[in-house]
Amino acid sequence: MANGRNASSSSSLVRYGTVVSVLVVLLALWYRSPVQNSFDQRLDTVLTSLLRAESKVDIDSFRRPKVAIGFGGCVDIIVDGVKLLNEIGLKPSKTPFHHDCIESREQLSQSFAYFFPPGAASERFLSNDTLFNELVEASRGLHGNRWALGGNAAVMANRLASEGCDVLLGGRFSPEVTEVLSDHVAVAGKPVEDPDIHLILEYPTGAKWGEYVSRRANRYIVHSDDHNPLMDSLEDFEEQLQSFRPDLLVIGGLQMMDNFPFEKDVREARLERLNALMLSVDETTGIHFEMASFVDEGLMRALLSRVVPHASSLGMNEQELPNLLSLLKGGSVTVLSDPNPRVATVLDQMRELYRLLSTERRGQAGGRRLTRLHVHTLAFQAIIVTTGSPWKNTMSATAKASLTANRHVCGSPDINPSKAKLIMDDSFSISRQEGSQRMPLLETKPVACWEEADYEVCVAPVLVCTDVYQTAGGGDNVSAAGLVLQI
Ligand SMILES: *[C@@H]1O[C@H](CO)[C@@H](O)[C@H](O)[C@H]1NC(C)=O
Ligand SMILES: CC(=O)N[C@H]1CO[C@H](CO)[C@@H](O)[C@@H]1O
Repeated sequence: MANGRNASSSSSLVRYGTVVSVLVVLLALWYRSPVQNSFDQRLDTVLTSLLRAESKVDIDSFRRPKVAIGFGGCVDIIVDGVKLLNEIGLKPSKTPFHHDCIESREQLSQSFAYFFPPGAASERFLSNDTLFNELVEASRGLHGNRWALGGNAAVMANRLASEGCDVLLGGRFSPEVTEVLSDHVAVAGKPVEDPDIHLILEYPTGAKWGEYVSRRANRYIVHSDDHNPLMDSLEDFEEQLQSFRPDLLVIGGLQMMDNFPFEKDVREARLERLNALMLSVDETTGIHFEMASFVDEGLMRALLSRVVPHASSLGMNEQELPNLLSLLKGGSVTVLSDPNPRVATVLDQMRELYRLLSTERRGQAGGRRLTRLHVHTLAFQAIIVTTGSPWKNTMSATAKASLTANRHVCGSPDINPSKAKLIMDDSFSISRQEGSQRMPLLETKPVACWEEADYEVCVAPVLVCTDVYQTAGGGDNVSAAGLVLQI
């Protein structure tokens, strides 16, 4: 769009620019070693092959699949995290520490110092209104800030709509937010005047904050929500759900309840109500639950009994997977895990989770079998689908998830190979068990799929974006993109 504007007045500039870029390209070609060259070719081939895999199936745009999705949404203010902390004069703490909930500047500094160096995603409730407003005000004035639609449910809703679905979204939004929702998204929930705001502190790989250097690009999120933690659109959503008759129900955004100062028994009552809603859904309708960064053990345990056993599909990232697994095995919350795990490690964890959830559900009233598990990491996407289950097109879905990761983080629907790199190795072991099979990463067939026990596994490399526009909301876009080809 921007290129088309003022085309005539700037044409000489464009011509000049073209000459310069041709020179730059020539120089680059001249300097480029043969190794680099063959590597780029590999990347190009992987990209072309992933695009082909993605386009093998099309969602039926006449039928428009129906997806109901809850709960909530917000306005994101996205800023350069280090710039914001400098702006408010927050010094890097010498004592990194993870606080479940942030109350003061000191705690914010310690908490950021904890997650920033490894580059681990995190999301925290900020219980101090004065401090939160201070941060929001500083962000408003910060050069380079951006506003965006936020919240798992709302982002997934828009993504599903843009991929060709009709969506019913449970949430309470201000008119500004409703404005940016797609025409194919119908809102169930009364409007509100002031939207919940989430503050997204983004940082690139190698960013410096005092002595600290980030190992990978990621974001640190703080919020101080009033509406989302209470799922206060649940009743309206419930009412419209029956007549909407969705093909798929998606539950996300529950991390807003994490460490929220609920009045006694309110959280349990809300989850009980959600549980009833999930039970009311016809067995033939899939239910997907999108995990998130939870640190509140009480909440996690409640989710494990009220929500997780009723989902037939789960989506999560490399931090959320070990966390869920640890709790299921009777351990405690894991706050920080390896942000760049190997394929073998993730697949082993996925197998274990899949196994545990199928056994755990036996005997649970109204419990469903887990038949789909999607894990998104920086380097690759992995999806497990039970053989004979209704989930379709796993190979193409994995390719689409992988491409969406680049599109989202680079902020462009067209993938530019010069802004991408492969960080997955030439081949990967399918398990950490000794003597396990190795799968080659084939450039012309980059999505590896194989059968195990009673399920199919597909793994696709991600063309990791090297020119980061935004990481927040990535998981939601990626998960939604994976789901859309499977319903
Ligand atoms: C909340 O934040 C304000 C502003 O930073 C600070 O003055 C106040 O002490 C904080 N309150 C608590 C309970 O830490
Ligand atoms: C950065 C990016 O592409 N994110 C997208 C995630 O999905 C929402 C909903 O479709 C888009 O609005 C965002 O642009």
